[in-house]
Amino acid sequence: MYLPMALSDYESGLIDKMLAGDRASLARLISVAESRHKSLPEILRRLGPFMRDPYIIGITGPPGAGKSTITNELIRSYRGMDKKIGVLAVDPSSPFTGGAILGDRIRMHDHAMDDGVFIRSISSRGTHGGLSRATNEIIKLYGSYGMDYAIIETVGVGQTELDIVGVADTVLVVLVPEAGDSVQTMKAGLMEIADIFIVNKADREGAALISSEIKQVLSLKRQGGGWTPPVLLTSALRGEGIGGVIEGIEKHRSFQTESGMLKNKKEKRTEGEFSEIIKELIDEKIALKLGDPEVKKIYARVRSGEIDPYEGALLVISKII
Ligand SMILES: Nc1nc2c(ncn2[C@@H]2O[C@H](COP(=O)(O)OP(=O)(O)OP(=O)(O)O)[C@@H](O)[C@H]2O)c(=O)[nH]1
Ligand SMILES: [Mg+2]
Repeated sequence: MYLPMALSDYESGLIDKMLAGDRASLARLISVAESRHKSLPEILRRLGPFMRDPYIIGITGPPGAGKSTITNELIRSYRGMDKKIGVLAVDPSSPFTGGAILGDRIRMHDHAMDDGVFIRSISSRGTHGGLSRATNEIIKLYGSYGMDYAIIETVGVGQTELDIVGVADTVLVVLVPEAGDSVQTMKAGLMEIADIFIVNKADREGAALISSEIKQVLSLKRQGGGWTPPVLLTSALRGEGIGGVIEGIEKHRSFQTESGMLKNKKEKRTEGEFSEIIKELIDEKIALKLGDPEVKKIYARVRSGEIDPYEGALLVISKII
């Protein structure tokens, strides 16, 4: 069970140094979050008073659409406005391929010496939801470090791009002009989750076509909540169109602030996190009780079919609560 625990001098030191702006300490604390170390709840509790909410931008889309290139340009623009940015690239691939991560690192190397920028890749493997639980905690660490924005990059395959809705305040969906990404064949999921569409690689042929296709689909859909996603063209490689993206993000932010949507989202997120913590603590309690002879007996009765699993589960829960 979680009880407020004492931190080691080392861990307390990391907190103090991170709050003083030390990036290496931020990196170590992120590793603590990633490894689910047992000191994490206490670390986050201590950071509580210093935590502010970064504005969270999710960026997703098919592999190679230009998400990292756009992120790089967003960083450049926001730094120009003296805003601090934390980036988290969630990589669904195995740790052994590493290609995308390496690519991100190289491109984002521009910001390596800048204290107002921090970039980290994590793997989404092994988490049921796709987007790892650590994502929320890393955003909290970014908030404690003083980041104004957190950018979460996920590849739009599988479940992760849908989970981004639960994490981000504004979701950017990046598409490219090439056929095959045509709106007809596009997964309904991506269509639903976008707050802003970006047609990147607009230097190539077909950008106008795909953007009018998207607009058409949008006009057929009934818009909930009064926000119509704009469709923006960029050539991120040349830095073109990024101003429009920033403007779109800030418009969406104001819209959500004024309508109360932003507050709603944050409350829902906190509630979801709370439910997760409850589940985690119950799991932990069950794990602790597995050796208990009484509980072992219940498992044996379920195994033999003497009682059904639901009945057995209720019995186990009654033993631990
Ligand atoms: N022609 C053109 N190429 C671009 C543009 N933006 C990015 N690219 C190129 O597209 C390739 C993929 O760009 P990334 O930014 O790595 O794309 P990504 O979506 O982050 O890729 P993954 O993270 O691997 O899914 C790179 O070779 C970029 O140089 C653009 O505006 N025009
Ligand atoms: Mg990328």
